[in-house]
Amino acid sequence: MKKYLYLAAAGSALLMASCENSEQTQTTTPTEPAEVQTQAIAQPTVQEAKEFLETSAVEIADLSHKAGTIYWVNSNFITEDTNNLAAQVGAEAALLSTRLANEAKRFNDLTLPADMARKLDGLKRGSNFPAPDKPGAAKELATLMTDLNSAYSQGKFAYKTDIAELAKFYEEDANAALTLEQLSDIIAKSRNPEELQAVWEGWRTISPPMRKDYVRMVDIINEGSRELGFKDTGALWRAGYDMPADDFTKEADRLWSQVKPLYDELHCHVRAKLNDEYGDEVVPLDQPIRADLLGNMWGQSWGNIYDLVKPEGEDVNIDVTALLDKAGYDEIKMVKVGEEFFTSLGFDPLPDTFWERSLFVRPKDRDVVCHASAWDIDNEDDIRIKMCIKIDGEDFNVIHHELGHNFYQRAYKNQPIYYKNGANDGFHEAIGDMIALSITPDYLVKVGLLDADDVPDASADLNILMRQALDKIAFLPFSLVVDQWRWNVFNGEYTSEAYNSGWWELRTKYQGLRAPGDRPANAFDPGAKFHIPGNTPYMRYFLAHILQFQFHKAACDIAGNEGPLHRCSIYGNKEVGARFDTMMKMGASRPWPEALDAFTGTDTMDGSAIVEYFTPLITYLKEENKDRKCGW
Ligand code: X8Z
Ligand code: ZN
Repeated sequence: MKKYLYLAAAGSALLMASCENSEQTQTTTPTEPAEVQTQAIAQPTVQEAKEFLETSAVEIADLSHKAGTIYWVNSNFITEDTNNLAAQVGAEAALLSTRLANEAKRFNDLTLPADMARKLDGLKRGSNFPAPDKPGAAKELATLMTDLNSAYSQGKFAYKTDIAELAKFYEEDANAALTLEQLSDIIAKSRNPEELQAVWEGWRTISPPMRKDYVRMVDIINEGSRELGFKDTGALWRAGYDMPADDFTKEADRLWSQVKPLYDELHCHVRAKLNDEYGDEVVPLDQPIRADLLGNMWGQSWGNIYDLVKPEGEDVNIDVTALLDKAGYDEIKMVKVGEEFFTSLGFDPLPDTFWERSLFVRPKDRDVVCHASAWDIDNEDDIRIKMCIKIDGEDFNVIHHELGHNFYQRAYKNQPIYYKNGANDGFHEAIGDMIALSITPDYLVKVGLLDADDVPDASADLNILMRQALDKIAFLPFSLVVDQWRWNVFNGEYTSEAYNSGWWELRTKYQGLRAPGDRPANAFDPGAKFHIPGNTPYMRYFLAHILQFQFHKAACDIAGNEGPLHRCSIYGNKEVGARFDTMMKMGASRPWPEALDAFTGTDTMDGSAIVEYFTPLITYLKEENKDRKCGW
């Protein structure tokens, strides 16, 4: 089983143990059980290592399949009982990955063929949420992780909005507590700062009860990470990129410095426009922006406030939500059209089981994990998505994102289990996003959503780019904050008392945002973002936002595109599909620079494609900002 997101990652992380790691021997010396040391003295052979890898592969595949079905049921039907089942299998998975990591160390002194060494390195990295090797630890960890994940998904807050178009929420029960999707709808559409603040603060009442479990979980996985030979869990995570952990930190900093100037211009412009809307008191021009005014519950993508910040003049932006509505799309039709993009590139259609087993709509009668995810239950053909689809442009993109995971999973299904993964986790998140960058006006005509006469001419380019930048550029610093915060939690810099102040320190530093009001003493705002209680590393999304533009540019080059990147659609291009497939089929079998090279002809992650994509907008923003005082 493997799923993106890794919800109860102690189990699924078994399969994340697939990339090379040279870091772990460079940090602290792992404490090895006496029994393992004895075996090491017995000088194992290459043949024994081979046999160990073979038997381990079977154990991993079997447990992964079993865990996949259990996690699927738990996520589709959250109850006390399914939580217990998930915690049990999570504990089994944690025990297995810890045991295999320790056993793999027996072969440390052998000179092995590179492929075997790569597989063993993956095993020795254990999981992203490793349990220490002592009685009870795996079960305690898996229980904490399951409870955190389920608590988030059951979160609700009672609020009554006056916005008429949202009143349908209350059709059945006037006092109903609202789900995250409903609260998010208010954040997207309301332009009343008091209401925005109330809803934003309301959602954050779900997380203070999670703090105690989170603190305990951190203690356990840090201990587990140290046993694996890493100084803390952050170092373990950073070691998953085919380079020493410290080099990865520098790599992330380098990429951020390439794209930060784009964000600074966008921030300055958006703040000025919000100031026009809300005035000096709500949006002072020399302060970080209030996080509840940006159209998204976490201020991570700002497309929903496009109407407030769009360039002057005729509005020719393509409103995909309106087009879907006009064409009478339902949830399944949206997924079908997403699938058709992939088949247009030469990929096989999704199996019947995908359609039979996926979840597309939030069920009314039970709690489910609604945060979108893609699953690979049996590491073969049983791929599925689980989403509570809204019929709008945002979820049209998310569908492509999730299908990207599924098509990647199927592309590498013939790899050994150790390599059934992305080249790095950023690749996995970038595949579907890269496809969604090809949802251009011309593409929308081809699939019958837009009339050819309505395709905007070049005068609309700034509008199109602005809409895109609000999502893609705004996201970049947010995606850094989440794991900068976790890295600081794991390394002890943020103790439990500093969890929330540390979070806001980073939100201000990277994003230039602030909370709408004082936060209560017990606030645990990071816990109100899925990936913290859902225990999914987040740096992958930062990488994906760099990589997807690199992929898009490479694809457009292969397609012989001569126009601007934001007008390029690779829809229907089999040559691009074949080259993409070459990279995807590799899975994690080779270090990621080789996979990147196979598709793009370069082995370096690089922000210049995203910079090129947005250059006309940045020129416009610089002009708009020239008499403004930017920064915070
Ligand atoms: O969690 C996701 C996907 C599933 S892997 C829906 N994303 C991040 C988020 O929602 O915070 C996609 C972009 C960022
Ligand atoms: Zn994803």
